[in-house]
Amino acid sequence: VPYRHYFALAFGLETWIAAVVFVLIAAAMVAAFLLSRRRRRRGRPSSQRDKADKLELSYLGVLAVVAAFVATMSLTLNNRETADPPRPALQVKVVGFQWCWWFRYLGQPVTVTGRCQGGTLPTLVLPAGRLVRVEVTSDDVIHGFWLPYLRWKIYAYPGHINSFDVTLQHDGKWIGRCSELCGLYHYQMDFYVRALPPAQFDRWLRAHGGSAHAVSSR
Ligand SMILES: [Cu+2]
Repeated sequence: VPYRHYFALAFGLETWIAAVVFVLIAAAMVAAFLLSRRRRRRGRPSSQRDKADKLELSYLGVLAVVAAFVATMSLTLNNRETADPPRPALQVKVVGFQWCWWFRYLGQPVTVTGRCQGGTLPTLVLPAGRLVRVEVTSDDVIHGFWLPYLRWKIYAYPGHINSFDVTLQHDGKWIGRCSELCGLYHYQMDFYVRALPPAQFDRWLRAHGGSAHAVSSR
């Protein structure tokens, strides 16, 4: 699975919890409606009770337990996902600008960019199976570095670096987008992320002026 495991786990569990809560509440509403209709049909007035202390308190209790569980799970998984990672094999700086991206390979004289408009999308090439640190920032306004199919999304702020560590488990190519409305051509700020086997990545790096064995020897 190329996407974030812990994120997917938390998102999946929370979706299930939300689905169960939705079904319970919808069922309670339908039951209340049917009960009151039956009462009226039998000539009795609707219930005049405005309180059900025991029921309300137990509902509050259940709600508190669910909320505590969701909060604990989110924090634990987030902590696990961002726990002291080993040294990355490669560091890449990703910079958003109006209206495209450039990618610089740290310690290498290699920078990739494009115009984004007119179908010239830049591609962030990465070695598969290696830990990569991606440092995201912006040259002008706030952008959003978003890999929808890999479930990564992180703000690109001017004057600030947001980073994440990622190991793309196998080779492939995924579309990336800008997730923050940033001006006229925001919608054209697409790019690609491409993961190559390490040896092939080295060849790509060399072909672009980088040095040999930047990654595969580590
Ligand atoms: Cu943007």
